[in-house]
Amino acid sequence: MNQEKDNVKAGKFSSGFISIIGRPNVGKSTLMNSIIGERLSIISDKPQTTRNQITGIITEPDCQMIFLDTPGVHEAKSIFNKKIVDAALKAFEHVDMILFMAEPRKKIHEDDAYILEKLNRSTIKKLLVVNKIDTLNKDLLLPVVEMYRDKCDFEGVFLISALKNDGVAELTSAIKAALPEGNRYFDEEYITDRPERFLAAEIIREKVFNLTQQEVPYSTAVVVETFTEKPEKNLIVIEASVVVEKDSQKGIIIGKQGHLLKKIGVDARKDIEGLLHVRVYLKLFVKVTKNWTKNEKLLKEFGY
Ligand SMILES: Nc1nc2c(ncn2[C@@H]2O[C@H](COP(=O)(O)OP(=O)(O)O)[C@@H](O)[C@H]2O)c(=O)[nH]1
Ligand SMILES: [Mg+2]
Repeated sequence: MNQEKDNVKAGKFSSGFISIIGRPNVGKSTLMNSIIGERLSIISDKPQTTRNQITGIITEPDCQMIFLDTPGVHEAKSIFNKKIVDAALKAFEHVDMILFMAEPRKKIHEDDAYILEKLNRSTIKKLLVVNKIDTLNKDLLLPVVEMYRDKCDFEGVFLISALKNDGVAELTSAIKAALPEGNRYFDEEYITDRPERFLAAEIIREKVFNLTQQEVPYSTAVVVETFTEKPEKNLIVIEASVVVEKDSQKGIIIGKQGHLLKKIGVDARKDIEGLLHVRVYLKLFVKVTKNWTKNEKLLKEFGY
């Protein structure tokens, strides 16, 4: 703390916001969690897992980095998807640095071309981050890097595996070195600006994403109805609704003799306990709200 004050006095404290941008499924949330060292942002092998902008904060004696994990940018058809893409594009504004994240591919995906064109017009510092290098022979990476650099002027290029934590420390130091001088935006104990009840809802949603298929994960929202802290027992009691769009989806979520809902509950409880460092009592309900993904008012109510 004192060292921090001295650094600030000497004008040595740097801080800033860093947006992580890229197509669905390139590994943005995995990278943010790897940098923060906590499972803040939920991850699945399905595209469009992340729906809101999630903040991950690191505070060091001489610096504070605030990462913004964003929903993937992709062509938007429904109003629900449009909202998600708008949220991603908002992340372009008011940040100090952008990490453009891509996978090693032979050709530029048209959604990437769309993002790169927007990025190239922006004056914000940007780094190219090619992820998932564990899946590919390193010799094949040079043409991939050239392909992206051809479309946009990057200040630096990083080849990483967010999953294997390879190259992530080098990337973080480069970000730190490039941030402007500034104050601390958040108290040092914060790792996110999202409330605990939001994180709990997201963890439950992650389990639904991982345990269901087809349209079910995309028809699911999670609403935490009550969140009661009992500090004398080191316990939090959470009641949450898993909201789906159809009766048939409710049946899928509940599963045979309630097995799937039970598994969702057990997996979610363990992860919430791990993140919040308290015991959790979790009670889940399943609710059908017809067509909530197409209803502006309900989208708002569910936090989108
Ligand atoms: N092989 C490999 N898989 C990765 C890596 N990073 C992320 N993934 C996987 O890619 C999928 C999408 O990751 P996620 O972080 O949710 O992507 P996002 O949609 O961009 O946030 C998940 O199955 C991750 O486990 C990586 O470095 N290597
Ligand atoms: Mg994500």
